[in-house]
Amino acid sequence: MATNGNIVIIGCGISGIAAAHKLLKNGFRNVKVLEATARSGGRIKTGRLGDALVEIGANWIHGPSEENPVFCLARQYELLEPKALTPENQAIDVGGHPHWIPNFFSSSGQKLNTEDVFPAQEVFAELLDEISEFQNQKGEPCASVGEFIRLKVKEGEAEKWKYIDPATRSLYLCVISNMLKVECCVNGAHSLDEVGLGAYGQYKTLPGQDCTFPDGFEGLVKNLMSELPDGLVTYNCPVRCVHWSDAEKNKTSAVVECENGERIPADHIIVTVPLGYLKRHHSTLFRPPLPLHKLHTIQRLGFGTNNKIFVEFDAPWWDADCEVIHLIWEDEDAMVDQVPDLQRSWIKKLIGFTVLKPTERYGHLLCGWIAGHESEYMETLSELEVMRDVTQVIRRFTGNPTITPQRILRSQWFHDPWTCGSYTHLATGCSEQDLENMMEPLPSKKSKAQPLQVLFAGEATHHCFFSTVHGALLTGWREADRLISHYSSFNPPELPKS
Ligand code: 6YU
Repeated sequence: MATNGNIVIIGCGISGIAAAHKLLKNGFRNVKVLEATARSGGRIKTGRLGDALVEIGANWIHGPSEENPVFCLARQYELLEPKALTPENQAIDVGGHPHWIPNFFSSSGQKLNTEDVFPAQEVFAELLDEISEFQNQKGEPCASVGEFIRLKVKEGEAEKWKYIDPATRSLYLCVISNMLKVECCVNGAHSLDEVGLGAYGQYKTLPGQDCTFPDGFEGLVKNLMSELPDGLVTYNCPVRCVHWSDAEKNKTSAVVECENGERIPADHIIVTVPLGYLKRHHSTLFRPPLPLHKLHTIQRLGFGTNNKIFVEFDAPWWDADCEVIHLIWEDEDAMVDQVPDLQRSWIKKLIGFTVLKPTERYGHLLCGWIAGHESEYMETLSELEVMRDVTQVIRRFTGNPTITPQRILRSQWFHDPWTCGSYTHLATGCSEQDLENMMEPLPSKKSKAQPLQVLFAGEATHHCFFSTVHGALLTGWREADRLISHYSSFNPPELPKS
């Protein structure tokens, strides 16, 4: 009887952990995880600013409800607050865009009335709903989400906003610019001009009002890791090359070559490295190189940067009930989501801040959000320079020249050599087929070579939950299941004795 083969998993993020978990639970013994860094969790990373725990990477459980495996695990490990567990919270369905209580500040130092900007927000939300309905129907009016929004707003502007005064219309368009930048953060894209219109509806949301982990997202990783055997993961062990074979009936197994020169033979290798890493290193990471369709998919898919800037104050300058602060630049009525000069005006891409709640836990702590090349540029500045620019903007927008942050901490996902950005989006020209290509094992089904030598997991390989933790987790389970069913055809379950 055939025994289960030996399996190497590359990467100890949530998808690698999920794959290892499922394989071990199903009786696989020869499983190894190789992780480039000194820690598990990858893009799930909880840090500290003073006494407060802050999420450097993944922030929320998107759609915490029964269908979300991250929610179910977090509930099982008792990591959530009572509110997140209520049926009411699980039933709230906002289509991925939580209704937070906003404060709006403008570049001329005014706090704007929410009602005064509401018409622009409403138009924007309606357009996003409309776009979500597109499902590669072909014949979309333009290639990108950015172009579509601009086109529709201009048409709508002619209609709905015909009789309003020029100053109000200009303000609405500046608010649209802010909303475009917010969507750049949500999508992890430099500009919405790079996000495909046709495939936008491919991403699916789950019901449930997004919730956080009061003791940090990494608690989920720690709980899962505590159920895995000691020594399963080799840390500080970057993989240099995956050697596989497309030759017919090649019986020799694939080999994982590590940076330290070690060569590990494996029947199956599950690759979970981020798409950003694949984009940069695919040519050296695979021998022979990846088949062309897979390579083109890696090049076509989008993987941009979304970073956070945590800023702590000794007193709030926002309303007590405020959950999100928007910064509206009054010179941006051209509906822009990119800045012309990175060095001088990168900070204009900062959309504003979410407010960390409750105050008793976080004090007066804000999380700034910034996407795109401006975000990548921000990473090259010193913490002091970032603090200076953020302080200047806050003083300008509040009209209060004395506001001074106490502390600051920012993420640097683009310069993280093992991630090279934040998460995946479907760029223009992408379709569902690209996600299928991403998850396809090597060699392809048509080949007569040893099957399932290289398998692919990670958020970029989920057909509708890409860019999320639950998506990544499900792909780890999916690839484990692929191997489980492969071996169950060799090792049929014992028949019960009659
Ligand atoms: C979520 C959220 N969230 C914010 C920010 C980021 C992400 N996500 P990993 O990278 O974890 O693991 C790979 C490992 O491989 C890693 O440990 C490497 O060190 C290792 N490795 C690499 N190269 C190697 C080598 N050569 N050898 C060995 N090892 C190697 N997700 O659910 N809620 O709030 C956010 C957010 C700033 C950066 C997020 C969020 C994304 C998740 O963090 C991410 O998907 C998973 O953790 C990835 O796990 P993994 O195992 O695949 O890789 C319409 C439309 C809209 C589309 N988007 C809407 C949804 C919005 C997404 N939300 C994001 C928002 C935030 C704020």
